[in-house]
Amino acid sequence: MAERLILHLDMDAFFAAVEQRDRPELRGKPVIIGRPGPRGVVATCSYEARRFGVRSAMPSVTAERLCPQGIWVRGRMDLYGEVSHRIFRRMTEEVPVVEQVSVDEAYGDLTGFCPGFPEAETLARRIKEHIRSEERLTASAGVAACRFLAKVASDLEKPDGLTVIQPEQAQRILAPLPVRVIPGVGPRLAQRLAVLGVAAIGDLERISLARLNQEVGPATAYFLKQRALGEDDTPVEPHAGRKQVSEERTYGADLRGHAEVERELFLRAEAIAAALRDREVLARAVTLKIRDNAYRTVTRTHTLEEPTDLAMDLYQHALALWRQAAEFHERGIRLLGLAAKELITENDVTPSLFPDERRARARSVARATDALREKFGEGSILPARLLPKKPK
Ligand code: TTP
Ligand code: MG
Repeated sequence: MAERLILHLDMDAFFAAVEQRDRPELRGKPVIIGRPGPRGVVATCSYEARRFGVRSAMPSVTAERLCPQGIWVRGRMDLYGEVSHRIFRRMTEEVPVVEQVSVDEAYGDLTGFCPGFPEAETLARRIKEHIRSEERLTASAGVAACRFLAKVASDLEKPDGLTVIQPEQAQRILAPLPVRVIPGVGPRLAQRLAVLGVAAIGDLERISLARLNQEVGPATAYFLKQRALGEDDTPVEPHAGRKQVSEERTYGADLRGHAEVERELFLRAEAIAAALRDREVLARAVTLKIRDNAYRTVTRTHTLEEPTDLAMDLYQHALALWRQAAEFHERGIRLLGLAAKELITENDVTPSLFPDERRARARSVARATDALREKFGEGSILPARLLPKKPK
């Protein structure tokens, strides 16, 4: 395979960093995101708390013991989702192929876009600068010839790091790292490797393939040997990591009544449908999330008969889901989220036996509208229902 150029970007202490940004009194302090007490776990924590040994996924009681002065914050998931959405949408303006793999992490494929490592490094620096100036947050980036090495690279100089691993440096850098840094090596596989005396990636490289085969089977053995050499031919696929396109809004003033809710759902459906068309994918399911002002939340999903990228389809299903949630109709609504899920590409769609004229027309109108909006701005075309009401 021709040499590739892959970028990995990972936000630093993501949830905790957002809290420290928005609440200056938390800066420089050991902030722990999660719920304290016997049933809680740590989602993440600031770098100040990490000095005490606090880590993600640790039981809260352990974290409380290690860091009694820790400041516990419940976390605002909706907000982190919104920040994440902005960051990675911005990244797609800079990088042609982006695959977001978690709330704070994405890969970019720069092959054929950047001529070489130096240009890729410059681009990574620019993306980090955007995140700093637009979101006042730091990210760490790695650049290498494959996904695995790019991820290792972004981890090497956290926080606020930027690391390039050239192919000839790979094995030397990998050798001392624990096998657990290989994505796909969980605690159980690590345990079996430990039995063979394999703890670091360097050990993996040295052990014979035959011995490895015996213990973990040929497929895993081959995979591990590849990684030990710093090889990973997994492609960066824009839609692979994106299992859904969603829009969520928290309202400062509660929404009340069908009309207000329906208007919001329509706006969300429009935005999601445009994003689906932009990415050339179709949704096979629609999920509606509703939260009232007492924080009671419900999430409901409809599966569609025909996959769609049309606002009217998404809206109709959202509306049906809202109608079903009768217990919320009299309440003040604090949050609405709409998601298009089970995304597929158009190639995956079996063509209907009888092409539906009405839908075909609606899609060509939608595409024309997308083009006009791109040219003249978001507000240039509004559906009639969203125009200000004229006095009669
Ligand atoms: P990570 O990128 O693993 O962690 P991080 O961004 O907080 O810290 P780092 O600087 O080491 O990258 O995860 C991203 C977010 O996902 C994190 O801020 C909180 C959340 N998360 C959990 O809620 N539970 C978990 O077990 C982990 C690992 C992360
Ligand atoms: Mg992170």
